[in-house]
Amino acid sequence: MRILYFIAFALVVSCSKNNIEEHCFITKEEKPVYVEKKPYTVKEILEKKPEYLQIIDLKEYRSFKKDSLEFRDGFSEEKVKANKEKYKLFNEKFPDYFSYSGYYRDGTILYALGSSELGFWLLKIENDKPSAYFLGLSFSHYYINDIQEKPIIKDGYLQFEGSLVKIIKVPGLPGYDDYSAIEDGKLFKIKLDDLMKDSDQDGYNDIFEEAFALNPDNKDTDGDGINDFEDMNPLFKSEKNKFSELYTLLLPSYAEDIDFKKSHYTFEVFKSDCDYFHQISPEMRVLFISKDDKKRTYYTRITDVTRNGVSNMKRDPNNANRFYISKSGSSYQNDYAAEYKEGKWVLEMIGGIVI
Ligand SMILES: [Ca+2]
Ligand SMILES: [Ca+2]
Ligand SMILES: [Ca+2]
Repeated sequence: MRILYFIAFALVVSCSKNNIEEHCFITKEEKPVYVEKKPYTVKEILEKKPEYLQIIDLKEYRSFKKDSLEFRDGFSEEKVKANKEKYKLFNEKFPDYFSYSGYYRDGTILYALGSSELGFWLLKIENDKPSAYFLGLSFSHYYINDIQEKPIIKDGYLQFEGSLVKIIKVPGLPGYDDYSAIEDGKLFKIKLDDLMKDSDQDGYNDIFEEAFALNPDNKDTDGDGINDFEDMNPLFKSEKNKFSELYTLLLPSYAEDIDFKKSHYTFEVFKSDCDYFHQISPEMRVLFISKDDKKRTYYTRITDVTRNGVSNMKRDPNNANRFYISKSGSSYQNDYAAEYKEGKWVLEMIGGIVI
């Protein structure tokens, strides 16, 4: 029996070591396999819809086609100007990247619908204080009309019109996704109490925390002493080591005039299971999702929220201090040789592709 325990212990130890090796380093050449995901049917979307969401069929409505065509064609200079004026206060109060629709004023409280690369939000400005509440509705399944003809806040509910949609991705051709409606004429309703619920009072609503695997019952998910709302890397403890520094070096660069500390709702999402990558100290807010579908939340399984990536590392067989690593965005990939010399990384670009 004692021997068995010992073997089990040895297995656990070697397993965690292998995990870093397997999750951070490329051991064998692998060609990326593209698996086409079948879009959900209306029935499947309705079966999997969040409990807090009510969907009502409308008799009269703006179709997806009408709404998206009018919106795209409607970019006249006056319209852009009028829109800018309408959402001026939102632009001032939210330093984040949102596009706005559905403006509504309730006394002194201002509301708007916001959409970002993460998904849809309800934005509120009350007593000059901005708050954003994540709706948890994937743009892979839901389309919100850009023109909302009725007030978006009514009787304690957020309500908006739109369609159920599907996205068909064209591999290797970013921006060529086929986005179309599968059922028009929906009124979506969410009780404001459900939407605004923030159990741990850290500033992020429960729906957001659940969608991105943060802890909705703990202000400090990774236990590093910094609350989720202030933490630039809220899912994992940052740690300074050789490889976390390499990953930090390879992060995307952003315009310097943006104050990311104040942009609480703007995140870069990376797909990686590598501990060293998780330990970065980024300037921009980051979230991580697993490469393994099964380890992701429902929201991040069905919603493509990653824009940029940094690959695993490949060891140089002849030089223990030299590694190969690449970074990629929606339209490029840069390949680097990274050499660790006298406590510093020296990066050399050795190739890449532009799409
Ligand atoms: Ca919270
Ligand atoms: Ca939390
Ligand atoms: Ca934290």
